[in-house]
Amino acid sequence: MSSVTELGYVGLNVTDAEAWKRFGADVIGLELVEGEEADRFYFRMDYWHHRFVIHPGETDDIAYAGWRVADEEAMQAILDRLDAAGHSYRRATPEEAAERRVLGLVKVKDPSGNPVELFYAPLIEVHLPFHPGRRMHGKFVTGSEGIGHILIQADDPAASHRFYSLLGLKGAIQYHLQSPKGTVYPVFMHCNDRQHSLAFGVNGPSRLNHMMLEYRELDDLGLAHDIVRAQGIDVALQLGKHSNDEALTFYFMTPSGWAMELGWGGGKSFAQQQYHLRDIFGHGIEKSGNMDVEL
Ligand code: MBD
Ligand code: FE
Repeated sequence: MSSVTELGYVGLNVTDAEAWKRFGADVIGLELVEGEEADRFYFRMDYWHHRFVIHPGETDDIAYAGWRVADEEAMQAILDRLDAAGHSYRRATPEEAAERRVLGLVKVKDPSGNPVELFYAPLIEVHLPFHPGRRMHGKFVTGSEGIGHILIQADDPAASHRFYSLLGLKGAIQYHLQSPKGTVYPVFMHCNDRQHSLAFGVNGPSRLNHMMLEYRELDDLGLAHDIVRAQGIDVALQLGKHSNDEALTFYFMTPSGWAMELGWGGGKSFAQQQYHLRDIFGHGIEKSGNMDVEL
Protein backbone atom coordinates (compact mmCIF):
# COMPACT_ATOMS: atom_id res chain seq x y z
CA MET A 1 0.00 0.00 0.00
CA SER A 2 1.37 3.38 -0.95
CA SER A 3 2.11 5.53 2.03
CA VAL A 4 3.60 8.84 2.97
CA THR A 5 7.27 8.19 3.69
CA GLU A 6 8.27 10.94 6.09
CA LEU A 7 7.32 14.17 7.80
CA GLY A 8 9.31 16.24 5.32
CA TYR A 9 8.74 19.86 6.26
CA VAL A 10 6.70 22.05 8.57
CA GLY A 11 5.35 25.57 8.05
CA LEU A 12 4.98 27.79 11.11
CA ASN A 13 3.07 31.03 11.61
CA VAL A 14 4.97 33.18 14.11
CA THR A 15 4.39 36.65 15.56
CA ASP A 16 8.00 37.30 16.61
CA ALA A 17 10.25 36.63 13.61
CA GLU A 18 13.43 37.98 15.23
CA ALA A 19 12.94 35.83 18.33
CA TRP A 20 12.45 32.79 16.09
CA LYS A 21 15.65 33.47 14.12
CA ARG A 22 17.67 33.51 17.34
CA PHE A 23 15.78 30.59 18.84
CA GLY A 24 16.13 28.38 15.76
CA ALA A 25 19.81 29.11 15.17
CA ASP A 26 21.28 29.79 18.64
CA VAL A 27 19.22 27.38 20.75
CA ILE A 28 18.42 24.47 18.43
CA GLY A 29 21.27 24.78 15.90
CA LEU A 30 19.12 25.08 12.77
CA GLU A 31 20.62 26.81 9.72
CA LEU A 32 18.88 30.12 9.05
CA VAL A 33 18.24 30.88 5.37
CA GLU A 34 16.79 34.34 4.84
CA GLY A 35 16.14 33.68 1.16
CA GLU A 36 14.74 36.13 -1.35
CA GLU A 37 11.09 36.07 -0.31
CA ALA A 38 10.33 39.05 1.94
CA ASP A 39 7.34 37.41 3.62
CA ARG A 40 9.09 34.29 4.98
CA PHE A 41 12.38 32.70 5.96
CA TYR A 42 13.64 29.15 6.24
CA PHE A 43 15.53 26.79 8.48
CA ARG A 44 17.61 23.90 7.12
CA MET A 45 18.52 20.69 9.00
CA ASP A 46 20.34 18.78 6.28
CA TYR A 47 20.76 18.93 2.50
CA TRP A 48 17.12 19.83 1.83
CA HIS A 49 16.40 23.36 0.57
CA HIS A 50 14.48 23.78 3.82
CA ARG A 51 12.80 21.79 6.56
CA PHE A 52 10.95 24.76 8.12
CA VAL A 53 9.14 27.63 6.46
CA ILE A 54 8.58 30.47 8.92
CA HIS A 55 5.76 32.88 8.10
CA PRO A 56 5.82 36.04 10.27
CA GLY A 57 2.32 37.40 10.91
CA GLU A 58 -0.46 37.80 13.42
CA THR A 59 -0.68 34.25 14.78
CA ASP A 60 1.51 31.62 16.46
CA ASP A 61 0.81 28.04 15.42
CA ILE A 62 1.50 25.36 12.84
CA ALA A 63 0.69 26.60 9.31
CA TYR A 64 0.99 23.18 7.62
CA ALA A 65 2.70 19.82 7.90
CA GLY A 66 4.35 18.49 4.72
CA TRP A 67 4.23 14.71 4.27
CA ARG A 68 6.42 13.26 1.54
CA VAL A 69 5.37 10.56 -0.91
CA ALA A 70 7.77 8.71 -3.19
CA ASP A 71 6.50 9.91 -6.55
CA GLU A 72 3.48 10.84 -8.65
CA GLU A 73 2.20 7.27 -8.69
CA ALA A 74 2.26 7.00 -4.90
CA MET A 75 0.53 10.37 -4.68
CA GLN A 76 -2.24 9.17 -6.99
CA ALA A 77 -2.76 5.99 -4.96
CA ILE A 78 -3.27 8.07 -1.80
CA LEU A 79 -5.58 10.51 -3.60
CA ASP A 80 -7.64 7.54 -4.82
CA ARG A 81 -8.09 6.46 -1.21
CA LEU A 82 -9.10 10.01 -0.16
CA ASP A 83 -11.62 10.04 -3.05
CA ALA A 84 -13.05 6.69 -1.98
CA ALA A 85 -13.41 7.98 1.59
CA GLY A 86 -15.12 11.15 0.33
CA HIS A 87 -12.35 13.39 1.64
CA SER A 88 -11.77 16.51 -0.45
CA TYR A 89 -8.34 17.89 -1.39
CA ARG A 90 -6.86 20.38 -3.81
CA ARG A 91 -4.06 19.89 -6.33
CA ALA A 92 -1.71 22.85 -5.91
CA THR A 93 -0.77 25.03 -8.87
CA PRO A 94 2.76 24.80 -10.32
CA GLU A 95 3.44 28.17 -8.65
CA GLU A 96 2.42 26.79 -5.26
CA ALA A 97 4.61 23.72 -5.76
CA ALA A 98 7.54 25.96 -6.74
CA GLU A 99 6.94 28.00 -3.58
CA ARG A 100 7.62 24.83 -1.54
CA ARG A 101 10.51 23.73 -3.81
CA VAL A 102 8.75 20.47 -4.75
CA LEU A 103 7.60 19.06 -8.07
CA GLY A 104 4.19 17.78 -6.93
CA LEU A 105 1.92 19.18 -4.22
CA VAL A 106 -1.60 18.53 -2.90
CA LYS A 107 -3.28 20.49 -0.09
CA VAL A 108 -5.80 18.85 2.23
CA LYS A 109 -7.12 19.32 5.77
CA ASP A 110 -7.29 16.67 8.43
CA PRO A 111 -10.61 16.15 10.29
CA SER A 112 -9.66 18.79 12.88
CA GLY A 113 -8.83 21.35 10.21
CA ASN A 114 -5.05 21.02 10.49
CA PRO A 115 -3.57 21.90 7.08
CA VAL A 116 -1.75 18.93 5.54
CA GLU A 117 0.42 19.01 2.42
CA LEU A 118 1.32 15.91 0.42
CA PHE A 119 4.32 16.34 -1.84
CA TYR A 120 6.88 14.51 -3.92
CA ALA A 121 10.31 15.45 -5.29
CA PRO A 122 11.67 18.03 -2.85
CA LEU A 123 14.69 20.11 -3.87
CA ILE A 124 17.77 18.52 -2.29
CA GLU A 125 20.84 20.75 -2.44
CA VAL A 126 23.62 18.21 -2.13
CA HIS A 127 26.13 20.92 -3.05
CA LEU A 128 25.20 22.90 0.09
CA PRO A 129 26.21 20.96 3.21
CA PHE A 130 24.23 21.74 6.37
CA HIS A 131 25.82 24.61 8.27
CA PRO A 132 24.47 24.69 11.85
CA GLY A 133 23.35 28.00 13.34
CA ARG A 134 25.61 27.36 16.33
CA ARG A 135 28.33 24.86 17.25
CA MET A 136 27.20 21.23 16.93
CA HIS A 137 29.05 17.99 17.66
CA GLY A 138 27.09 16.12 15.03
CA LYS A 139 24.00 16.41 12.91
CA PHE A 140 20.25 15.98 13.17
CA VAL A 141 18.62 12.60 12.64
CA THR A 142 16.75 13.06 9.35
CA GLY A 143 17.28 10.99 6.20
CA SER A 144 14.60 8.33 5.76
CA GLU A 145 13.21 9.18 9.23
CA GLY A 146 12.13 12.71 8.27
CA ILE A 147 12.53 15.76 10.48
CA GLY A 148 11.00 14.42 13.68
CA HIS A 149 7.46 14.28 15.01
CA ILE A 150 4.54 16.58 15.70
CA LEU A 151 1.80 16.25 18.31
CA ILE A 152 -1.24 18.02 16.89
CA GLN A 153 -4.79 18.75 17.93
CA ALA A 154 -7.42 16.10 17.28
CA ASP A 155 -11.03 17.00 18.09
CA ASP A 156 -12.03 13.42 17.33
CA PRO A 157 -9.03 11.07 17.65
CA ALA A 158 -10.85 8.20 15.92
CA ALA A 159 -11.53 10.43 12.88
CA SER A 160 -7.90 11.58 12.86
CA HIS A 161 -6.74 7.97 13.02
CA ARG A 162 -8.94 7.07 10.03
CA PHE A 163 -7.67 10.07 8.04
CA TYR A 164 -3.97 9.51 8.70
CA SER A 165 -4.44 5.78 8.00
CA LEU A 166 -5.64 6.79 4.51
CA LEU A 167 -2.26 8.51 4.09
CA GLY A 168 -0.61 5.19 5.00
CA LEU A 169 0.50 5.98 8.55
CA LYS A 170 0.22 3.12 11.04
CA GLY A 171 -0.21 3.23 14.78
CA ALA A 172 -2.47 3.13 17.79
CA ILE A 173 -2.97 4.33 21.36
CA GLN A 174 0.38 3.81 23.11
CA TYR A 175 -0.25 5.38 26.53
CA HIS A 176 -2.96 5.88 29.12
CA LEU A 177 -1.90 9.09 30.93
CA GLN A 178 -3.25 11.39 33.62
CA SER A 179 -3.80 15.06 32.83
CA PRO A 180 -5.77 17.85 34.56
CA LYS A 181 -8.60 17.03 32.13
CA GLY A 182 -8.65 13.36 33.18
CA THR A 183 -7.14 10.31 31.52
CA VAL A 184 -5.85 10.91 28.00
CA TYR A 185 -5.16 8.23 25.38
CA PRO A 186 -2.50 9.55 23.00
CA VAL A 187 -2.16 7.88 19.60
CA PHE A 188 1.26 7.53 17.91
CA MET A 189 1.66 6.83 14.19
CA HIS A 190 4.67 6.02 12.03
CA CYS A 191 5.51 5.82 8.33
CA ASN A 192 9.21 4.87 8.44
CA ASP A 193 11.79 3.64 10.97
CA ARG A 194 11.19 6.59 13.30
CA GLN A 195 9.10 5.23 16.16
CA HIS A 196 6.47 7.94 15.56
CA SER A 197 6.21 10.87 13.19
CA LEU A 198 2.75 11.94 14.31
CA ALA A 199 0.89 11.95 17.61
CA PHE A 200 -2.49 13.25 18.76
CA GLY A 201 -4.89 12.83 21.65
CA VAL A 202 -3.41 15.42 24.04
CA ASN A 203 -5.14 18.69 23.18
CA GLY A 204 -3.88 22.05 24.41
CA PRO A 205 -4.21 25.73 23.66
CA SER A 206 -2.68 25.50 20.16
CA ARG A 207 -3.05 23.18 17.14
CA LEU A 208 0.59 22.25 17.56
CA ASN A 209 1.22 20.91 21.06
CA HIS A 210 4.89 20.19 20.40
CA MET A 211 7.36 19.23 17.75
CA MET A 212 10.30 16.87 18.29
CA LEU A 213 13.71 17.05 16.62
CA GLU A 214 16.47 14.53 17.28
CA TYR A 215 20.25 14.90 17.49
CA ARG A 216 22.59 12.12 16.44
CA GLU A 217 25.00 12.92 19.29
CA LEU A 218 24.06 12.91 22.97
CA ASP A 219 26.43 15.83 23.52
CA ASP A 220 24.28 18.01 21.23
CA LEU A 221 21.24 17.34 23.41
CA GLY A 222 23.32 18.24 26.47
CA LEU A 223 24.53 21.42 24.78
CA ALA A 224 20.95 22.39 23.84
CA HIS A 225 19.90 21.76 27.45
CA ASP A 226 22.72 23.99 28.75
CA ILE A 227 21.71 26.78 26.32
CA VAL A 228 18.02 26.55 27.27
CA ARG A 229 18.95 26.75 30.97
CA ALA A 230 21.47 29.58 30.42
CA GLN A 231 18.86 31.62 28.51
CA GLY A 232 16.23 31.01 31.20
CA ILE A 233 13.78 29.53 28.69
CA ASP A 234 10.76 27.87 30.34
CA VAL A 235 11.18 24.08 30.51
CA ALA A 236 7.81 22.34 30.20
CA LEU A 237 8.98 18.77 30.86
CA GLN A 238 12.38 17.99 32.33
CA LEU A 239 14.82 15.47 30.87
CA GLY A 240 13.35 11.99 30.71
CA LYS A 241 13.08 8.86 28.62
CA HIS A 242 9.88 7.85 26.85
CA SER A 243 8.59 4.29 27.11
CA ASN A 244 7.52 4.05 23.46
CA ASP A 245 10.42 5.48 21.45
CA GLU A 246 12.94 5.24 24.33
CA ALA A 247 14.32 8.66 23.37
CA LEU A 248 16.01 10.86 25.97
CA THR A 249 14.25 14.21 25.59
CA PHE A 250 13.17 17.44 27.25
CA TYR A 251 10.52 20.00 26.31
CA PHE A 252 10.82 23.79 26.41
CA MET A 253 8.78 26.73 25.22
CA THR A 254 9.28 28.22 21.77
CA PRO A 255 8.73 31.95 21.16
CA SER A 256 5.29 30.86 19.88
CA GLY A 257 4.09 29.34 23.17
CA TRP A 258 4.03 25.70 22.05
CA ALA A 259 6.79 23.35 23.11
CA MET A 260 9.89 22.07 21.34
CA GLU A 261 10.99 18.56 22.30
CA LEU A 262 14.66 17.87 21.60
CA GLY A 263 15.91 14.34 21.87
CA TRP A 264 18.56 11.74 21.32
CA GLY A 265 18.59 7.96 20.97
CA GLY A 266 15.11 7.38 19.60
CA GLY A 267 14.21 3.76 18.85
CA LYS A 268 12.59 2.23 15.80
CA SER A 269 8.91 1.83 15.00
CA PHE A 270 7.43 -1.57 15.72
CA ALA A 271 4.82 -3.64 13.93
CA GLN A 272 3.00 -4.93 17.00
CA GLN A 273 1.03 -2.69 19.34
CA GLN A 274 1.82 -2.15 23.01
CA TYR A 275 0.90 0.53 25.54
CA HIS A 276 2.36 2.20 28.63
CA LEU A 277 1.17 3.91 31.81
CA ARG A 278 4.27 6.06 32.34
CA ASP A 279 7.73 6.83 31.04
CA ILE A 280 10.96 5.05 31.95
CA PHE A 281 12.20 8.00 34.04
CA GLY A 282 12.02 11.76 34.28
CA HIS A 283 9.86 14.12 32.19
CA GLY A 284 8.60 15.82 35.35
CA ILE A 285 6.34 18.81 34.71
CA GLU A 286 8.28 22.01 35.42
CA LYS A 287 6.36 24.81 33.67
CA SER A 288 2.71 23.90 33.52
CA GLY A 289 0.47 25.01 30.66
CA ASN A 290 1.22 23.25 27.39
CA MET A 291 2.31 19.71 28.26
CA ASP A 292 0.33 18.91 31.39
CA VAL A 293 0.55 15.13 31.15
CA GLU A 294 1.89 12.91 33.92
CA LEU A 295 4.47 10.87 32.05
C1 MBD B 1 6.48 11.39 22.94
O1 MBD B 1 7.29 11.90 22.00
C2 MBD B 1 5.63 12.26 23.57
O2 MBD B 1 5.68 13.56 23.20
C3 MBD B 1 4.77 11.82 24.58
C4 MBD B 1 3.82 12.80 25.27
C5 MBD B 1 4.79 10.49 24.94
C6 MBD B 1 5.64 9.60 24.30
C7 MBD B 1 6.50 10.04 23.30
FE1 FE C 1 6.87 13.95 21.56
